Amino acid sequence: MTDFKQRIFSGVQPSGNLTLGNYLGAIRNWVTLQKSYESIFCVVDLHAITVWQDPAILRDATREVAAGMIASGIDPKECIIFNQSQVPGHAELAWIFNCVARMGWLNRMTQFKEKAGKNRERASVGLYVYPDLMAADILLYKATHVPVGEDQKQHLELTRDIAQKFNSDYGTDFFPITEPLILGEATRVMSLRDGNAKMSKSDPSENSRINLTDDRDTIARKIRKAKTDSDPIASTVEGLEGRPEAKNLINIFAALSDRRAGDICAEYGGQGFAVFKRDLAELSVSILGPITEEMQRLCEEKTYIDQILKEGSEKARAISAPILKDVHNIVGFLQS
Ligand code: AQP
Repeated sequence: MTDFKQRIFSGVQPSGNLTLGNYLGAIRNWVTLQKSYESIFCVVDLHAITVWQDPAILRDATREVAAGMIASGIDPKECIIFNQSQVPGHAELAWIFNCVARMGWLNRMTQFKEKAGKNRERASVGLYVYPDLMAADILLYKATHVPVGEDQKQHLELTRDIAQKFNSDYGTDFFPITEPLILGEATRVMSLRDGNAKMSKSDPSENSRINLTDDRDTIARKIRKAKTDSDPIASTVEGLEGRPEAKNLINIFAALSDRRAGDICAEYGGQGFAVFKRDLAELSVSILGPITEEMQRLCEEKTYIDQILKEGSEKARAISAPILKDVHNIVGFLQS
């Protein structure tokens, strides 16, 4: 691995099919960043079981997420790709952070509130302390930067709070104060059925999202059926305010074509959505189609994927072991 000064860590849960949201909010940016940062990418299976996962499906979903990363352009020779449960240091550091983070901090986390819903008493304890595990994922490698979608911003702020409190409690500057990297024109991709809800793997409506496993016809059909309003497309970004579905489709178009949302508005402004949707479907298929096909091919090669995850885990353990040893020392654990 090249000797970079700065290190990124980021992850995706194997809690369902990868979506266009995961791709535009996270994975696509990782592909660009891997050239300039030492990069560690993780399939966060420990996070996934904070809500029920069928064991057989979880195993395949873990391979599928790894395949999705590679098919999107993450180079396993240059980056570390592994699944979280193969490196026990994540769970161990998370325990230490459970003792650093405050209840009041976790009580403010909006993702817990959204996922636990009205049934908070029946949510797993794991779902509640999920952000502590996320802080451990990042700080176990002393990552300096974390590229994520906008929905993870609050958890990253908590990671910074935990690092700061640990450093101040133990009178050290051991952990870095990690910077989020929230990049691109589609930092929060919304549901295709409801412009106010995040596009999510676990949304019960299949038509709400584009999966990286969807074939070309399915991608085109979902875009044609995407909810819009009856007004013509706005000619400026400001004109999209109060029109969440239109804004979402424009942002997706901009992100997929590496252009600015304002340019897309200028090109399609004043028209209805028919031509725009046709072009967006073509664009989506041209970018996602080859990724889907490569991902399917890789999913057939289970031994190859398992080997990448095994080698990645070994490299991840090698980086994290001395960091964890130092943490034990700082905290005052006796070491033999
Ligand atoms: N809709 C989105 N727009 C932009 N970025 C997104 N990400 C997820 N959804 C969007 C980013 O993808 C990375 C991995 O996310 P995750 O799988 O760890 O968990 P999540 O954010 O909870 O994603 P989902 O799809 O909503 O999963 P479920 O339904 O299982 O909870 C993160 O960087 C995230 O920001």
